[in-house]
Amino acid sequence: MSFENAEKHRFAITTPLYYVNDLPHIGSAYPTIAADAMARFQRLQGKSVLFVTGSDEHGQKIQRTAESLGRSPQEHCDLIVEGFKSLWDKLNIRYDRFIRTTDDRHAAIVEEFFQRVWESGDIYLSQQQGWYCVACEEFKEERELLDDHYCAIHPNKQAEWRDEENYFFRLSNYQQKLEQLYQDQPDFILPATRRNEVLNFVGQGLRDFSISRRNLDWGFPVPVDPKQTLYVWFDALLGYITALLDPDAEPTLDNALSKWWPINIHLIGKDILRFHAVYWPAMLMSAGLSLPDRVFGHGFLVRDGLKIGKSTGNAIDPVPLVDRYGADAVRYYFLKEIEFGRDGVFDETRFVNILNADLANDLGNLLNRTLKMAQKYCGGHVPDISGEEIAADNFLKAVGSELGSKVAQAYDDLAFSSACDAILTSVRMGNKYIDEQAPWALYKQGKQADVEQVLYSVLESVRLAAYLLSPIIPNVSTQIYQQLGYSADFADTRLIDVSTTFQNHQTWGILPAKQILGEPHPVFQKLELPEESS
Ligand code: ME8
Repeated sequence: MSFENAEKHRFAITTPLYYVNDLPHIGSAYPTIAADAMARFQRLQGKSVLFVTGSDEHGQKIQRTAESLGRSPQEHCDLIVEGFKSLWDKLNIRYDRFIRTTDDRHAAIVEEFFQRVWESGDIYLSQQQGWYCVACEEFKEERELLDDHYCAIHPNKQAEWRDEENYFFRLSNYQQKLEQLYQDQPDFILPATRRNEVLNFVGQGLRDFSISRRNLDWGFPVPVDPKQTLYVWFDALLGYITALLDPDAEPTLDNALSKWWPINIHLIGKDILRFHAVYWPAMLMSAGLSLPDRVFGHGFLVRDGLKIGKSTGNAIDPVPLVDRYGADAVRYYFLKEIEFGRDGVFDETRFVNILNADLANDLGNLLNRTLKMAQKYCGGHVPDISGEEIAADNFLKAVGSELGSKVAQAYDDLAFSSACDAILTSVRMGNKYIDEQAPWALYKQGKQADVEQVLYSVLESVRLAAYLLSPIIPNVSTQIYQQLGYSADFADTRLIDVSTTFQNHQTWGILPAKQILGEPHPVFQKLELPEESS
């Protein structure tokens, strides 16, 4: 494979590296679910994928939380990281790398990177005065704060006045280069609303920002002045690079960048857009490195108008949600219900209704009733007909032939909700088609060939829907595939090379004639609200 083809064949995606001040909440699960769906989709496309997630462990927020709990910061992080990893397992998140910013190898990468930026003359010592929100780990302009200097993102937290000598990064040097970047690569920041926010911010003029702190122990020492500690964000962003190192590779920038750089997509929330779309590319330019392809800033899950969060104190615990309803249900709700990029709410009644309507009724019932008919009318195997033999004007064939590419485009655009809508529309058409064609009546009339055409078309449409939904609901898709007679496990993408096993499965019409079908049983049990909320 040529270098260029190898590049095209690879796909690297990151979630934010989560602060481990507290256990993950539903807002931490949200981008991770989205990144996992995207990674799974790219694997289905035959790409070699690196899916990076991890934890951001330094800084004042974590140091203070650990102190308040009587733990050392490292003990605290070790404990909380386990909570993240176990949630990712529960949610069927198949990440390839979990980077912790307290890893020794990360220290080496940060030091080398700092050195490059230092040598390019972009770091200097100066006085930092301003309001600092520890929950955001960010200096705020007065106009960004609420009354009495409370943070707009964490209205229960007051920003603190700081006046100290710090090292600064010369962001102002990169004003023009960044503006050029946004112009040359309009897709660098997505969606368009986020791009506009960044253009406005940069258009107001960029100011240098401090990249070190005094009076903070929990972090890496500044290589040129160990009395100062590196600002948590300077170290955290570099976690994306450290994560690319092969497990036994020497921790050098060259090694880290050799295979997976540049990263294709950084998936982040809109609160950390500036760091990723402004500071990060400027830091990379300063170090003489190429830039990631895209930064996608999604919206917030909100409750009572506020971002759900650990620091805000309005978190929803995803663990009982997954325990009660299952991983697929949680994954499906957030990706289907909320247009990726916009804010959304979690509403448990709506959650139950959507899941029951889409997965239990429309998709599950369609498979179940069709399989039962195939048992009765076709001896328990796929009708003896090929997709090619089905007439081109067959309603489901016409819809199915367009579906794969339409949904692939939606995934590529991270438009998960459009992908689900298109797939579920095709499923509803399947239900309508079978009602109209009434194969039970055709059977009574002795029209066996017609019965077989109808059942084949429906089974094949359900298969295609299951395949295209597999990045989102891998367990349900696996069950559907198994009942259609395949040996498949979409949930465990590490064990099988899905794209090779399922070559051409994005196309309508590939279900093999006479394949032995499995026993019909419901692929998605109807959900019920807990007693107290129904
Ligand atoms: O910002 N709705 O970590 P973090 C949607 N360590 N997404 C939400 C959310 C909500 N209510 N709450 C959190 C940090 N998130 C840094 C990142 S990256 C090098 C360093 C998501 O744990 C959102 O994507 O506070 C947010 O950006 C991310 O969690 C990480 O939040």
